Amino acid sequence: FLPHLVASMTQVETTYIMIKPDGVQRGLVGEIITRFEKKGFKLSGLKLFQCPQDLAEEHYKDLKSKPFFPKLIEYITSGPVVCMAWEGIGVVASARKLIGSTNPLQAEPGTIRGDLAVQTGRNVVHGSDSPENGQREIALWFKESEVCEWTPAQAPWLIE
Ligand code: IDP
Ligand code: MG
Repeated sequence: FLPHLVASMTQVETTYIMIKPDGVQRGLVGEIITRFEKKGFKLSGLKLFQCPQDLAEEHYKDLKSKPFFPKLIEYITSGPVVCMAWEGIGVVASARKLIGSTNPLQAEPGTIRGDLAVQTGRNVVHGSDSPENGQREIALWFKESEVCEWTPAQAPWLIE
């Protein structure tokens, strides 16, 4: 059964991508999901979610000492976010490239932040920065039952 896909499974990673409240409020949900879909990654988790304060603080715990931390927590909890798990070979680094630099004014045109945002404090989307953090963040934002295992019909046309 699709042995070539099984062989490449060892390189498969999962990343946590989140459309932040500004992305939802600005009607960019479809646009952002489309970029990951078109690239060829596999969606394995998806929900609209009002993030509570404690979860936001846990997600961004490495930034706790930063002066912008309180405003960051306020931002992330200011409205619903779209939580996503995306799978694929090299998806963690690739998603960071698709997203672009943290400061949208420095993000390249063609990236999500480069095309759709102007300020670091309103940069519309989050992406995990390592495979380990991808695992950690998916476990943090999703219940096990909310992540689906499935094989996209297009898989043999994406992976040789
Ligand atoms: P990243 O989202 O590109 O990985 P991080 O440095 O991990 O960037 O910061 C997490 C988030 O914190 C950013 O996406 C942004 O929303 C916010 N942030 C980072 N630096 C600043 C800042 O200097 N001012 C305001 N918000 C910031
Ligand atoms: Mg980060």
